[in-house]
Formats: sequence, C-alpha cells, structure tokens
Amino acid sequence: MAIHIDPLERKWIIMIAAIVLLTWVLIIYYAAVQNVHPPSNVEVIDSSRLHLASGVGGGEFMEDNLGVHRDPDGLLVVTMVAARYGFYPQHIEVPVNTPVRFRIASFDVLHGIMIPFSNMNTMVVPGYIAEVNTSFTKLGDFPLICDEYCGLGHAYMYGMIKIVPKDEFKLIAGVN
Ligand SMILES: [Cu+2]
Repeated sequence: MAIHIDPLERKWIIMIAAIVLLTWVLIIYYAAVQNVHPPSNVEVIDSSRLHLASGVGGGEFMEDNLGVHRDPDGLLVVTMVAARYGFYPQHIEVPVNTPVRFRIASFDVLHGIMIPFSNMNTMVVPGYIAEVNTSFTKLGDFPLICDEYCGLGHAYMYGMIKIVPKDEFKLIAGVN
C-alpha cells in the first residue's frame, strides 16, 4: 500500500530537497574551483599583551614587528593587528602570484578581514591568531574590509593592499 502524500506537500518536499542539493553543489563548487575553505589555524594569544615583547607570541604583534617580511624559509608573511577601527599597518604591498601568509590578531573585539577578488576572508577572534595562506592573482589596489560588525566605527574600518608585479616588489623595512 502506497503512502498517501498530499500533492502540495510533495511539491514542498521536492523544493526543499532541491535547495539542500543546490547548497551542497555550491559549497563543493566553491571549495574545488575557487579554493574557498574555512581557515583552520588554531593558535592562542593574549590580546591584551599584543604590544609587549614578552608572553605568548613573543612580541610578534608589537608595533615594530608589523608589516610584510620574510620568514627564515623565505615565505612572505604579513603580520597585522586589527583594532577598532582599522588595520595596522594601514597599507601593505605584496607581489602578484606569490604565496603570502597573513597572521592577524585582534587588539580588542571580534573583527573580520576580507579582500575583494581574492579568497582572503577570515574572522579575527580576540585571543586567537587568524592565519590565512593565499596568493593574489589580480594586480591593483584593493581595500581590506572588516566584515564583522565591531562597533560604531565599523563602517570606517578598512585598510589597503597593493598587489604589484613580482619584479616591482621590494621589501622596505618600516614602510611595508
Ligand atoms: Cu572591525
């Protein structure tokens, strides 16, 4: 004996199933084709001691250590602080098509950082270091946008990243 399903109910079952399926297809598409993944780094830091040389992190996020530099393996690393209401340093410059590692810590509350036309988008949770490995494929100036509501100045919280050709890129201490 077949179970009776009301025609209207059947329509809704099909619609909901289609929406669930579409959502799965989109998640898999963006993961596979656009390389969009949830950031997976878990590393704690004391957000109230970011400016100090001692403690967890050993001064990594002190003012003098912010900006673009190379780690001992030659990888470009961008060390940044997100704080109400800005990203520090406010301007950074990195070369196109080059692996770049972002390490970002919040000074105060929850922030986000998002760069249009790239897969860079992460939350910056106080107490944790947000780490993203990416490379940029488009040349030009792009804004760094805070995409987590962080207070009254949230709409004014932004920075700038300049993606330059590889042969024009120079590491300048204290400027990048
Ligand atoms: Cu913010």
